Amino acid sequence: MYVLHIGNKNYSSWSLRGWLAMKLSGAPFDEVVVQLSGTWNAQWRSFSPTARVPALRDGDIDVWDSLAIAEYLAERHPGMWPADPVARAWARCVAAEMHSGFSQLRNDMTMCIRERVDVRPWSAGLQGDIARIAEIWTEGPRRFGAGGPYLCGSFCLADAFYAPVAFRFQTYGVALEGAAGEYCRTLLAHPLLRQWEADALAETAVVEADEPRVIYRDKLARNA
Ligand SMILES: N[C@@H](CCC(=O)N[C@@H](CS)C(=O)NCC(=O)O)C(=O)O
Repeated sequence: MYVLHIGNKNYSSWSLRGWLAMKLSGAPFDEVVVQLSGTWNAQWRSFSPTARVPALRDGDIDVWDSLAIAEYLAERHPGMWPADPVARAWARCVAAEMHSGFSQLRNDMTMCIRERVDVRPWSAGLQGDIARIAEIWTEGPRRFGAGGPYLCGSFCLADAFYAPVAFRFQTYGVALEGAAGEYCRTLLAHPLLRQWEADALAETAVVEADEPRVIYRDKLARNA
């Protein structure tokens, strides 16, 4: 049986990707939720050499890092990437782009599912990241969306990688127009995102380092 270690569902965007990949595989797994604290936790080295989540254990094989987990599972379980090679190449590119890029978005819009805040004005870098995401969320459904409402038709790993962005946009009130906005709403309504969100809302732990109302205390006070 696979074992997946993940962090608090309210905050852990990387964990959400790993968890969605696990769910998408259709394989049964044990889910172990560990509490983020905002500081490096050496004890987590018992399940991941980086002491970070998500981390997958498959027998005596450890797979850490959400993209590696996605690829490991996709090698073993069919249908996690699009079947069409052109769509698959595109899906892999946008998942990789999410994995290695969008640092401004990651930094300025921490995932905190339970929160709703308006922290405008957004920096030029953040606006650039949002514009690129709108472009991806428009291009995918237009080029590959004939078979369904997701980036490449059916829900696949590329959607899993953008799921935390949809939660971030919900928290920070980023309302995209047109097809990108429609995709964002569709993603948030997916049963797996709804399940994750319900679990996140049931959590009570607070990690100040990831709390928008702590990070943006001064700005929110000025905007009030
Ligand atoms: N690139 C890694 C990033 C993992 C990561 O940074 N996870 C965060 C939680 S969302 C973490 O474990 N933080 C704990 C820490 O920084 O000590 C992945 O894709 O899995």
